[in-house]
This record gives sequence, C-alpha cells and structure tokens, in this order.
Amino acid sequence: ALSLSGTFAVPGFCQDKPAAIKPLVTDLFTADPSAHVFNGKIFIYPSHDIEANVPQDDEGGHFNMRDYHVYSMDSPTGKVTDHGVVLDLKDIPWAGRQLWAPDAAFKNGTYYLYFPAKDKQDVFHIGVATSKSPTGPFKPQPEPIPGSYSIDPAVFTDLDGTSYMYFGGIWGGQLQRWHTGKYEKSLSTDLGKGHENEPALSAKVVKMSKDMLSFDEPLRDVQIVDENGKPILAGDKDRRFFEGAWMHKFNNKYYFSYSTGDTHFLCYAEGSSPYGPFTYKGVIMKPVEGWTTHHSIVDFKGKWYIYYHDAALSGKTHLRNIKVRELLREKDGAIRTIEP
Ligand code: FUB
Repeated sequence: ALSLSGTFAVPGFCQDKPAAIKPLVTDLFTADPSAHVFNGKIFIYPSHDIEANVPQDDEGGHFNMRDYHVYSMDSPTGKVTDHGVVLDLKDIPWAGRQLWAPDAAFKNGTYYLYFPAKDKQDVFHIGVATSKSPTGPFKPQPEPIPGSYSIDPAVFTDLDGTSYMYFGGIWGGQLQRWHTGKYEKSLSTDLGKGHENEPALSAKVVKMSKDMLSFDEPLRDVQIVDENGKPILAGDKDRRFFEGAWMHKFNNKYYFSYSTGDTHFLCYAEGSSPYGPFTYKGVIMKPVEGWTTHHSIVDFKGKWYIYYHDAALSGKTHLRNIKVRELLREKDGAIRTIEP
C-alpha cells in the first residue's frame, strides 16, 4: 500500500522502525498533546504531569495536575520551545483539582484554552480561558462553561467557520454519571454489568457560540456505528469510545478519533457531517507504554502528524511524555495503523 505523503516522514526515522521516536519534552512530564497550527507554527497544548503522590485508582486520582504549559515548534520535528506556565489551578476560581487534557482554538482575534477540571465538589466540568497570544498567559472565565461536564474537550473549526466541541470520558472522566441527564455519583466506571449489549456511552458534540465561551445548542451524542450501521456496544471494548476525542477533516470527510481506554487503542471512525454518525474504520495506534493513550492529528504544510504520549521516559503511567510522528494514509484516506 502506498501512502499519500511518503514513508520516511520524520527525518531519520522510519515509520516501520518506531524505536527511534524520541520524547519532545524531557525536562517535564507532558501528556495529552493537542497540536494546532497558528500563524504557520505548531503550538502544543498538553497536560503537565507531576508526581503528587496520590495512589493509583480506577478514577485516575494519580493524575493530579496543577498547571498548563504551552510549547511551540517551527516544524513538527524542529526545536521545542517551552513558553512556561500559562494557566495555574490556583487562578481558576471554580476549580478544585485535576487539570486534565486541554485543547485550544483561535477565533475573533482571541486564543481560547479549553480545559477539564474537577470543581470543589469533585465533579468534572470544562472551563475556558482566553489570551491575545497563542502562548498565553490565559485568563480563566469565573465559572465553567454552562452545561459542560466530563473531560477531554477538543474543539474543531470547520471551513465555514463554525466551531464544535467534542468531549467526554468514561470511568474517571465521569461521563457515565450524566447518563440520565443529571449527575449520578454511584456510577463509578461505566454503566456496569448487564449493560454490555447496549449501545456504548457516547462522546458529546456541541456547536460553540460565536464568542466561543458557551454552547450554542443542546449536547448531541457522537454516535459510532459498525460497518452494518449498528451502534458499537458497551461490551465491545476494543472499539467503543472511552476518552480523548479528536476531530479532523480530510478530503471533505470528518474523522472522529478517540481512545478505547482500558483496551488502549487509538481508533477512528469516519462520517460526512461534524455531528456524525461515524462509521468505525480501524486502529490508528496500537497500545503505547503506560495505561493511557491520547492524541491529536494536525496538518502541517500538506503532511499530517499525530501527536501522542507514552510513559517511556519514566516507566510510570501517570508521568508521561509527548511524541510526534507522521500519520500515513492509504490512497482512499484510510489511516495506516501505527505500531508504537
Ligand atoms: O491526563 C489525564 C487523562 O488521562 C486525560 O484527560 C485522558 O485523556 C488520559 O490521557
């Protein structure tokens, strides 16, 4: 099979010999990289992992992050510049703990940093902070986005200028607790035993308001269906949505990608509208070192790149490091599976 953009994407690194892929940042632990091209440069908005000495649990209590840094690069494999702390937990009036995977967007001459955090009652919501520069510092809004919950916001702006937020994550991300429309604390991981043959819990998608600070409509489910048009089931753990949503558009098709969490795949599904439904297509990346896997996909000068993380640097699942490699496609747009 031929790729559209060549096999030797990253200078000196062969797609088929991944051992050479190096962490982009080595002086801090970083994860969940959301990469964007602003003004011809790459900006990365990652989580900043720290050792907070919180014991590991199924709710991700050991991911106890307290601030965000922004990184920039002139090219996907170029020098990485750390722009320092751009938002700190102590400056977010509503937030209690756990600054998880963020994303960023640009509109109206303003840069928006979207981030999940637990409020003071330990319920995840999504906040937004603004800056006139892609490198911050970002000033948080006093309250989370009304109607937001759960984790892992990813904001996609279509060619017509409309922006959409995709978000959600089960287990520690608390998406299952909102299944009935109101917060239900007793659901700790997913819908639980006996629900395996029901449609899996869905990520959410919503159009953003013009000022990018609120939602413009009710939330919708991001439906993922199989090749027969049937919803992916909750028991189908190799394919069902877990967390880490991302959207990109290629050749007029919408590619919704995500992590399967406890089965550790990055997968994708394809659709003809930003709202879906999306048909499951395959695995983008097989399991990396560490429990979590999380990515973003970005076009830089006609080549596509995947930013992701693993835990190779520390050997500890909550102390991760971000990496990049080229994303290769077959002629029909299908994404070639990466063996990390
Ligand atoms: O970084 C904390 C959480 O781990 C993220 O929000 C998830 O996507 C997973 O990567």
